[in-house]
Amino acid sequence: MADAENKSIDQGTIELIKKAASDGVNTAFDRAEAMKPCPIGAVGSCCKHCGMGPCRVPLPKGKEETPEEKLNRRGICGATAETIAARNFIRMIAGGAAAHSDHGRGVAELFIAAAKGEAPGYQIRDEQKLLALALEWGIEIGDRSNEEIAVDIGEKALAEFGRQEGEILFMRRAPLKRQELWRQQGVAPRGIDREIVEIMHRTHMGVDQDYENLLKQGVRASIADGWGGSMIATELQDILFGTPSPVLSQVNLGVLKEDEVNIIIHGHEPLLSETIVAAALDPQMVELAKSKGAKGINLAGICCTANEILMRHGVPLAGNFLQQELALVTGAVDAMVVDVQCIMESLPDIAQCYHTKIITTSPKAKIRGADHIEFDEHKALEGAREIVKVAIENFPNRGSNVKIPKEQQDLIAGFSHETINYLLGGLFRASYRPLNDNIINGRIRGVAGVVGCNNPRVTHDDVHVRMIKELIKNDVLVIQTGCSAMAAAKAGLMVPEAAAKYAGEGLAEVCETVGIPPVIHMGSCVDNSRILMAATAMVKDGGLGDDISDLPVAGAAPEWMSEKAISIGQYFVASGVFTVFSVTWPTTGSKEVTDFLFKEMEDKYGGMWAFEPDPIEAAYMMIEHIDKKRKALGIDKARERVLYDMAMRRELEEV
Ligand code: BF8
Ligand code: SF4
Repeated sequence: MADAENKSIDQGTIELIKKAASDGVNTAFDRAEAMKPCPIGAVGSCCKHCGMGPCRVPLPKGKEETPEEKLNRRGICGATAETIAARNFIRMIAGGAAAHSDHGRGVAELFIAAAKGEAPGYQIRDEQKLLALALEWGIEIGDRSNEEIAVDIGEKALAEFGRQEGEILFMRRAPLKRQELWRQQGVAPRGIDREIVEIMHRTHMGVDQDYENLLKQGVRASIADGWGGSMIATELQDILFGTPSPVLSQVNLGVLKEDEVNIIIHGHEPLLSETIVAAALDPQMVELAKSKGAKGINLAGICCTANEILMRHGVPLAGNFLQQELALVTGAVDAMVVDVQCIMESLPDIAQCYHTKIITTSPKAKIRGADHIEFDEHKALEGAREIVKVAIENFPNRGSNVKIPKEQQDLIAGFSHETINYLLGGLFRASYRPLNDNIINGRIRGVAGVVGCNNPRVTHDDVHVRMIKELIKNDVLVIQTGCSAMAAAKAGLMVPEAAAKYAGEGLAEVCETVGIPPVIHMGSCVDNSRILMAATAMVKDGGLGDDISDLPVAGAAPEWMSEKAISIGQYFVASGVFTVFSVTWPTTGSKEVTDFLFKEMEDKYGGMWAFEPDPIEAAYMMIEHIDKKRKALGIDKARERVLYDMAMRRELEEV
């Protein structure tokens, strides 16, 4: 069994790791212990792109390599370690960008169906955002109905995926200087699908064999993700389901209820889960639940579907990525409904040890051993009711082996980019000006986007929480998405009281004045596009330079594991942000490729990658970068206030 105490910083998680062991259930924590990473694959030096391989290219033996020695270190096709590492890296970007973007495509399709009245149960919830987007995209408003306008918007969004020429539309949202830079570097994305397909083409055996050129295409596809597919997902979801505004909720496995039907929604697309929220509130369903002996129906989420329905409905979060198996181990989950991404294939097997029904819903993501109830947008509510019914009917099958950890914590979520604007500036002068002013006067040192996954190769949630605490202690405002946001929420960092408890004096003062926590939840992983918009708004409000790369900001994914995280990191870097990853770095098999990502990218894009497994060190790398940018902006003096300690104060009093 995994040594439970070291596996997580969350007591409820530790408790359930122990319960899993005594129930004879294997989880990712045990599997990570039993299977060490392949040392050649881990550094990006293994290629299996053709049937002549797989080829493993070792690191050079000495510092100076003769041409003959270099010739020996190649794949059968002649590919070098550089080419192999770069190919592997950008295939990760392709995987991540594809996942986000296919999600965005799904939203666009539902959006059109809803606008045409072909998807009952869905309607336009944010008219203001719909009209703003119509203006932005040059779509006629006149006296047309919202639905007519929405059809045009949906079709224009859908066309972004298959666009063959020109530039993706949302690229124009970036600061002008950034757009120019992308054009100059030749990385302005054409269509979203096109850039991803081109990665697959170029990384086929014997095509692009210049690591710099390969990485350039990686950059282009990542921009197509962040400023394309992901942004389309966020924007259209907001119009359809409502733009989030601050909402109080709870997080951690303690949100499961012993006496209610527990349904967990897990995955990434809020399309179906939005209707499950409605179905669970249906009085008929609640009655049915009561007839089975339950007090009610309790919905909770895992992974980014959770973040989506938290942001818009305040549905509690059961936990992040590494808690999905443990949720089943509680024995109290009557159904777990999954859609796409980050879903462990072990779920149906674990469910068999308890009574949980695992229900897959996407034709793109079936799991052997799970029940499949396919999501059909034309009759979404019916499907949602069917799922809720399965859960209710399964409630009486709950055994006695039930243990719900008591851990749960309040959090405030729902900070869209628009809400931050409003909170800071007020309704009539909504702007990022107060944020910029507080950065300029030094109360806030800078802003850090801390995002990404869990990874069982490190202590669950520990790397996130230590890094974030260090950042806020040093007056860095932290904005978050994904599983990282949940880690911080569980640690109590997403309540306004956290400011006085954990933040530096300056940051705490601003948080208390505005009434916000020092760590801000901005949503799911596609909502990293909200972070791009927030950064752009900071540039546009003035006083902090004229590009994202001038801002005192940094990014991090402390416990990353997903290809999506690599794509996100790359579009942060391409947008001008210094971005540090922990756990492991996938290109260390080639010094040239790693140096290029860590150093030369800064010359090209003003942002660069870094790798640092220690969360405190990584936090200081970010702070140093923020200070470097403050200095370049000439606002470093503002922070050179002397902070008197007790001894100094006493001395002053004695004078
Ligand atoms: O898209 S943070 S583990 S759940 S990949 Fe997955 Fe990573 Fe969590 Fe959300 Ni993002
Ligand atoms: Fe080996 Fe080249 Fe085939 Fe890759 S593409 S498996 S390096 S022969």
